[in-house]
Amino acid sequence: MKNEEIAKKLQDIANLLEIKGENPFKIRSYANAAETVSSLPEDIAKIADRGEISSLPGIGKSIAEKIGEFLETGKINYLEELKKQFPDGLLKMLAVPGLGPKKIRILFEKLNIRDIRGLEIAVRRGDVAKLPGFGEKTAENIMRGVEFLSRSAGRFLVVKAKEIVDDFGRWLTKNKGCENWAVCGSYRRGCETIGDLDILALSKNPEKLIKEFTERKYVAKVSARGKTKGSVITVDNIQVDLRVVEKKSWGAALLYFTGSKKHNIHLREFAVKKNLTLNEYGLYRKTKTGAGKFLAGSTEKEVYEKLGMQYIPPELREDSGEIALAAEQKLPELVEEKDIKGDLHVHSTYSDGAFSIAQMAEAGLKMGYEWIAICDHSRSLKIANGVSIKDLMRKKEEIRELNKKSRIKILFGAEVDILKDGSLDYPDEILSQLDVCLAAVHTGFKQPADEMNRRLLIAMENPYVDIIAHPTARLIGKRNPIAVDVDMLIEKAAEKNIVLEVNSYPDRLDLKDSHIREAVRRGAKLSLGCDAHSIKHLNYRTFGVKTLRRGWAKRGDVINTMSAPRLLNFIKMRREIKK
Ligand code: DGT
Ligand code: CA
Ligand code: CA
Repeated sequence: MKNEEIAKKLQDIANLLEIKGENPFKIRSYANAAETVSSLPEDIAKIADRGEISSLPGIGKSIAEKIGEFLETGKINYLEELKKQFPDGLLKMLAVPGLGPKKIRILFEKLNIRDIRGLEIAVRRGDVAKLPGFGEKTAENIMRGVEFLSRSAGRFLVVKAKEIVDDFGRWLTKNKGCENWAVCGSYRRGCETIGDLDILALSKNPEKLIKEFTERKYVAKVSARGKTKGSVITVDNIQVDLRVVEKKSWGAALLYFTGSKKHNIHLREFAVKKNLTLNEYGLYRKTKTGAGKFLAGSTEKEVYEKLGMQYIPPELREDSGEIALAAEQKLPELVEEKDIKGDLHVHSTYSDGAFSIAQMAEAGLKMGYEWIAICDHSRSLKIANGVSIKDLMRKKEEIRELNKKSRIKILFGAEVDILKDGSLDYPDEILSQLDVCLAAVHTGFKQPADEMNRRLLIAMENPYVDIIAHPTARLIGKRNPIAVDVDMLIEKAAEKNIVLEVNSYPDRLDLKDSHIREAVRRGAKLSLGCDAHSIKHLNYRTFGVKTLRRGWAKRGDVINTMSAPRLLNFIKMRREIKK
């Protein structure tokens, strides 16, 4: 489907027009068209075939023609002409958080800044702060944005990685020359962002499989092609490595290419101490002749076993204590996807969700859930269509009616704004009626640490706050976490029996792995919520569970493993103790 690609081109046009200082209506029309195209439920090529593009909302004749041109030629001439008027680096500067087209235009016109590198130099020299309308604070913000970008450069979100894995996976599963395949690397370890994808395959004819791999449709560039390994860059600029191994080495190779590198190194040292050698082909006992006797290699489990340790789940392989514990047979039993009995963060059409409560509940049932918590935004969050008290009461009634015939228990919830002073966006008499109350920061992200800490502590004094949703409010690669002291938050949560959410939306993953581990260590309870605004978001559970496992969370640490009556009782008890 070309929808996303076209939406991106239309947005590029809008941005370039804005950098150019064009008429705002014209800019808006391209931005709106980009929005429309990106949210189309259908392949735009099909709509074009029916001749219906110009009847889409917000798409007039001129933009429709440009879309048609792209579908035919793969290019939009108008965009190419616009691009010629500016240096290439300008559009890339838009990725810097806090920098929009208007500022970029001024930077270009007044200081001749042409790319991010030039921007960095000018900020350091103090030139940017001196520009009219900029000032020290803006310059500092830009610098933070630049640093932020360089930290996340070249890495992409797990949800994007999953798309590519699924695509290559379908191809490998269908391919008769491939007997088995698995993804390794950071993806298998469940990391929050991925540098590149590492795929392992089993085949009797490696060379043929590698050749076919490098000749796949979405491959833009082949960076390496050998007898047993190939490396490609896909059209979305993501590197995928494929290695083909023999059956007897499958487990050892899986272990090696899953990493992490630090885990591998530590494991090899561990082997050496036992007079063994471990590499990607297998585990060997050292012999006088030097070749070594093959001990294990076909499965990972066997390799760990022969090393005298428990199987270590990929999410734990970061060399942070897991090897010593596995050798003592003392690894924790991590929470699994099948333990999750419901989702604790689901939106509906009451606020900014795309589906009704009944539809989300039905989808939850299909996921095998026992219950689902519908938590819409609260009244003051206007951009997300926050729910008024009147509508909230209507929602309560609707849920009560649905529950009479529903095979999945629907919990009456809300995601209530924590206002800037720490007060909550509904009065207590309303909060007390909720089955479950999530509280979250959605505004004033830039408050300094002391204010932010106070804001959260005040909110946590409210007995009806059951869960703090996305506690640090970060957006991976887009927005820094708020200045809250996470250790303090965890301590308070443990003390007051307030649950900390592990928001499983792939841009958030918040709390993140290291925070989860600290929460588990201090006995704070955790919840999983997909922040689902549509049915398909319920599948983000997989990212949440992996993140929980990376934080060493066990079943008992996660309240989603409770049945509905137990969960409701847990919430009732925690509110009573606090009052
Ligand atoms: P990424 O791609 O940056 O998200 O992270 P990884 O962990 O996927 O790293 P990658 O793709 O460079 O390598 C995949 C795995 O291969 C890595 O987790 C462990 C293994 N590996 C790579 N280089 C080395 C190395 O120099 N020594 C050892 N022991 N293992 C390595
Ligand atoms: Ca990798
Ligand atoms: Ca790699």
